[in-house]
Amino acid sequence: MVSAMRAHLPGSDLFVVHEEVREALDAGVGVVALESTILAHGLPHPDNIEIGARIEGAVRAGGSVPATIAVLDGVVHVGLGGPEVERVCTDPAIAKLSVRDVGVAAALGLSGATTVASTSALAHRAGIRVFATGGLGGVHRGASQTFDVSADLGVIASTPVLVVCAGVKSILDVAGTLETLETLSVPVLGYRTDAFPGFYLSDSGQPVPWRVESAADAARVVVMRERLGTDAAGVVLANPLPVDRQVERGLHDRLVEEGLALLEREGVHGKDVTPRLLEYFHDSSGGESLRANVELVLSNARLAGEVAAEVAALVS
Ligand code: PSU
Ligand code: MN
Repeated sequence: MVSAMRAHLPGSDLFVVHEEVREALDAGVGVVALESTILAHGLPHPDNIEIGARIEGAVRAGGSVPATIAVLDGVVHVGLGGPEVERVCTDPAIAKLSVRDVGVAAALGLSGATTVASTSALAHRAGIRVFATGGLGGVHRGASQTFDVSADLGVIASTPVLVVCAGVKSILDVAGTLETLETLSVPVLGYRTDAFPGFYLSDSGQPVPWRVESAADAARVVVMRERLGTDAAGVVLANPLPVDRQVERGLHDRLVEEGLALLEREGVHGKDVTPRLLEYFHDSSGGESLRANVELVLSNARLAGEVAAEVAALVS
């Protein structure tokens, strides 16, 4: 039985905030937004259902309440019940919705999973300050030709939400992504690291501009930016896999090379690029890419739970 109530938001009939999430926000308890695209389009079925539950459990272990976001039959849901998570994980008609797509889905009564961009935007509308995901979208290799730059970057630049991620995949132009985040005035914090993580790899080879040692430090950054009024943009908190849990370098390099060649061969473009690559990695790494992906998402959810709890304590 899904328990939900209407949120007190503009356009509230379009926005359902799950009761537990609403109560947590009202009571000053930490809340962490979670995206649904990793469930619907980033992780294989049927493992995605159980993984979704474990991600929510990790947020709770960190001391906060999870709010997985999706659009179901044209209604934005902030916080999903078990049957709703299962639907997102199972229904092949679930679209991938970036911010530009959310209003279209709502108008047409459609259902879809939200990306980093749309999850951040909707989380902010609901009053949530912290968000956990696996990897950020970024600048694709060859973007100077294809113009393929994820909407994630532009939305983070205009949405005051802290995003905990394991950096970006090395299928992207990692240096170009970091340059773009600098241009867009998005601070990037390394969690106990000086190196920007490369998703499957603990170190992408690029440095991070700032380092924090604790969830409390990251929370203080969020609150200080609000107090200073320099919080038009979000914050990226980059949390690497431990070195002994990363994907072995040889396997990683082979996957990236083959994955990029496959995109070329199949002529994959636009929003299909990331899901197709993830599918390829999961199918051809003997379970290693999935193992690492799950571990890093769980670690990010746990850390986000801790940061959100610290933020809640500071602002209440
Ligand atoms: N990176 C990952 N796994 C993912 C995604 C990114 O390692 O599942 C998803 C996220 O939802 C992200 C989206 O917001 O892909 C970016 O898609 P695009 O590159 O099409 O903007
Ligand atoms: Mn793209």
